[in-house]
Amino acid sequence: MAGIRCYIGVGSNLGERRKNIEQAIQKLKEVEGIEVKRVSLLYETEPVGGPEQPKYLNGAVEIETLLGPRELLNVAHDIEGQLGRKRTVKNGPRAIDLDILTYGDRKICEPYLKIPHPRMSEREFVQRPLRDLTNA
Ligand code: PH2
Ligand code: MG
Ligand code: MG
Repeated sequence: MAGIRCYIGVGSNLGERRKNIEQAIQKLKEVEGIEVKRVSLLYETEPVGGPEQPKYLNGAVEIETLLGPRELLNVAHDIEGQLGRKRTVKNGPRAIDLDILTYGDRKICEPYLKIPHPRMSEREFVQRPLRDLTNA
């Protein structure tokens, strides 16, 4: 596949966190036009922002994709919905979160799609797993 390399941040702090993340990655693998290349370790992290909430498990996934960025966003939202994500409070607890961190070297700034993810560089819970994949 000569697709675009992307990094996706994954997180969960409700229910069976590891299982939720593993299922999300399995679903990514099943999407036509997405190849999952590498998965980071999963790290337990203190919640940043939002209301008082349980600790997260966070990781990152490297994929190659033939999908466009908006199609990829739809896939991410779809998988979140399938795994029982309910959209409530901003930065609140969730069974699964899939965030597109980068999409090749594209920059996108739309109301519902900002790439690179605007807060990724200052968030250790994003950077730690990314370092597993980029050896930076
Ligand atoms: N996600 C948020 C808000 N706060 N904190 C941690 N530790 N991990 C997350 O994934 C996270 C968060 C909103 O997406
Ligand atoms: Mg997020
Ligand atoms: Mg999100």
